[in-house]
Amino acid sequence: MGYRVAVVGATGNVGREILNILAERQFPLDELAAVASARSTGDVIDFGDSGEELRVKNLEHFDFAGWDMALFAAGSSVSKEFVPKAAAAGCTVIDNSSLYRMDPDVPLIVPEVNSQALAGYTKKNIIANPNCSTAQLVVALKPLHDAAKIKRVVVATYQSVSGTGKSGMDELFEQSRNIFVGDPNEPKVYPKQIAFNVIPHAGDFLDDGSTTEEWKMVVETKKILDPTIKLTATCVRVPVFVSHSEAVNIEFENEISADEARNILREAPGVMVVDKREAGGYVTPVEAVGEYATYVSRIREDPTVENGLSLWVVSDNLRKGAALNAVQIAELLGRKHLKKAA
Ligand code: 11C
Repeated sequence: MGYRVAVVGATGNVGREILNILAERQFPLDELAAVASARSTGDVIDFGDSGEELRVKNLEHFDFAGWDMALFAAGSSVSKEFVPKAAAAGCTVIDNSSLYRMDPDVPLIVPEVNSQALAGYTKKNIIANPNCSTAQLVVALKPLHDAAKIKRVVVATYQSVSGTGKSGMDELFEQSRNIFVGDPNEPKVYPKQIAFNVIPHAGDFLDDGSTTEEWKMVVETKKILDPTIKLTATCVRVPVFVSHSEAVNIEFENEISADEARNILREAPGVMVVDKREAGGYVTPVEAVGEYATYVSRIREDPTVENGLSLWVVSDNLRKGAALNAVQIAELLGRKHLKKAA
């Protein structure tokens, strides 16, 4: 016996990955609905590599009553209108948008880090999935925090264009091609050229000069891991299609060597250490595409502060940063709370 699961935003980058991962992990399903806007209604999409096809249903007319879980990956405006309706109909929502993340009555979950907080979902029948840059960061930070207590983190991100959605991927592809053929076009999705360039700007600007993407990393890390951790981020968009990378500098309360950190991370759930001190002995974004792991490389001591370490963290932003984390939450929800499956 399995669950009745709806995937909302099923035709988008993250929605398709959710379907792929539900199929890959053989999530116990009684019924699966691919739901999207009227524009995609009636389209036929693959249920991963399962060989099954799904006909897309119209969100406007979808009745969430009787469905166990809905995984929303359609953006904040869609979540604002439809998540409360689904939750009120008795369908537990796992929401990928930023809308509910900082709501004190909604748990913000990364299963490797704070699965104990999931129980709080009953207040609103909603669970929030974090921002992609935060998810991979906290997976790497958690075991180190447990070992030596983190005081402060300084992170610079190298974020792929798939974080913006299909439009970002199309812009990188078309700009690269057009520059090659000598016919560059004006940027549309990003404020400056993204092909062969880097842009120190993700999200929208805030009054203090930071961006929403940087703010999310600060507040979400506090909510998921520990409110006492100080964090400052610079989020940068780079001409990479999939996978976000992060250069992370950490200051700890207690002593921890690079060797100790490497051994701790090797045992940590969701983490894969690739750290040979030689050319190519580290993970780059292209190698993380399609993988589940959060890769940690370049682990080294930072002698400029007491108890400092630097790391390089890479993960597939559409997977651990979004779809995989959402499916892991669904698995946890099933195991701990909506026990149905055999
Ligand atoms: C990006 N991290 O790379 C963003 C995408 O709050 O879920 C996801 C935004 C979010 O642009």
